[in-house]
Amino acid sequence: MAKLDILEFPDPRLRLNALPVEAFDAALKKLADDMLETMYAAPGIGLAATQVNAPKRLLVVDVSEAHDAPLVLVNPELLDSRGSEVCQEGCLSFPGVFADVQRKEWVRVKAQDVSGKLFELETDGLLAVCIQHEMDHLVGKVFVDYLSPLKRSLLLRKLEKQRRKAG
Ligand code: GNR
Ligand code: NI
Repeated sequence: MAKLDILEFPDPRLRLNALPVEAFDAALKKLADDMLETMYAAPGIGLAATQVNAPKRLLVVDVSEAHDAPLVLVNPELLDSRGSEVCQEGCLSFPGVFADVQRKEWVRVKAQDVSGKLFELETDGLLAVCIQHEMDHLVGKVFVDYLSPLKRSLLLRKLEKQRRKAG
């Protein structure tokens, strides 16, 4: 396994629309494994392939404390969603800054696993929020896109400040 570099805002590659995965081969399995390693090391609870400069419809998530519930979603599609909730979100492409975002409270998603097998997932809470955040990355959308211009500019200034601090 290998740790991958995570693209950071405002890298234009974060705006790409990811292409569907067609080859369920060893390279895809390796990419998914490397993304999980990169996510756990960050540490984060989700990672989209777009963030590691691989614009394919692939994401990984694990919201467990023990890091023992990895999920890999290939070619995910939102089938249904209900309700709404506000959650404080962060993003590995915006290190050190957080903002409240309104999401659907419950989602039903269809996806394939790394071997191409189709499955459906119904979930709520943090996992539902995280899956929506990652699916946004696959269409070039990031959480700050939901903020008002004022909140966005305050957050981006804070991001710059964090970066100076991090050296
Ligand atoms: O690690 C992450 N935490 C998080 C917290 C609340 C809502 C969404 C997330 S996803 C984020 C990792 C990331 O940037 N995934 O794209
Ligand atoms: Ni993110």
